[in-house]
Amino acid sequence: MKTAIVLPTYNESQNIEGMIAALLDLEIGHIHVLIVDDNSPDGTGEIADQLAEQFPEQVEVMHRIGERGLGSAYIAGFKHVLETDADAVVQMDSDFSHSPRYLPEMLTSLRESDVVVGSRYVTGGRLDEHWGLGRRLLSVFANSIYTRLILGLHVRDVTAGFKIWRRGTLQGIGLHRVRSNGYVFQVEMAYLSEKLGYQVKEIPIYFEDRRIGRSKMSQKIKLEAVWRTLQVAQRHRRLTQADRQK
Ligand SMILES: Nc1nc2c(ncn2[C@@H]2O[C@H](COP(=O)(O)OP(=O)(O)OP(=O)(O)O)[C@@H](O)[C@H]2O)c(=O)[nH]1
Ligand SMILES: [Mg+2]
Repeated sequence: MKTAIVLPTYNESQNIEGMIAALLDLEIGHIHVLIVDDNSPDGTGEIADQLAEQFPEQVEVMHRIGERGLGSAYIAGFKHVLETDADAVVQMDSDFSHSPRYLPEMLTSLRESDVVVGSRYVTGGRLDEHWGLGRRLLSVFANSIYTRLILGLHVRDVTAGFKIWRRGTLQGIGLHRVRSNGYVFQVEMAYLSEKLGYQVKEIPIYFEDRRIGRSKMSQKIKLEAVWRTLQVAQRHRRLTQADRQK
């Protein structure tokens, strides 16, 4: 199986090298990593270029100038890797919150499902113990109560950003349908997957805080997610399996 890994970066100069090393160390057959950097002011893009030079077969960089956002970075990356012969497409953070060590197990699970989710909210899944009560409660509320209730989802970790897609699942979703750019991107993808009848499998993970660097998550982004989730529901609620992109 050929695996493409899409790695969005914004100011990850302290993490990107270690992340690439960890990914290339895995024994999961043929992998190709696409770093999608949004012109990070801290020079992540230049480090990424050096890595691509060092590992030309396995590492590639997409530089986006004048564009920002996790969602649009993933969409651009997904479109690019779908033009290659990749069978499986990984999405994950580049700050070690999503540990590469779970990838072999997740890839094995992809044989029996259409998308595999590295999940904090199934038995065995865990949040970093440094998270305070407030942050925990907010995350549990957003995932297990608010979003699941509004969207009627079965998946436990609705905002998970660690996933492996089968090539056919991404094609069937039809990436032109996805509008969210921020963190709601994860919610919209989860909703589209279930509405279109794809089989979702959750694998428990331990979600560790980013090792180094600064968070891009602000209070404003969190608040925005509340009404953006309602928009996602409105936009896609009528979709069924018959609406998979041919
Ligand atoms: N290309 C691109 N990547 C982004 C952007 N925003 C965030 N990222 C990357 O997306 C991943 C998740 O973002 P984080 O800032 O770690 O968000 P978080 O995990 O919710 O927050 P912390 O880990 O607490 O910082 C990281 O790998 C970021 O570098 C963006 O606008 N463009
Ligand atoms: Mg992070």
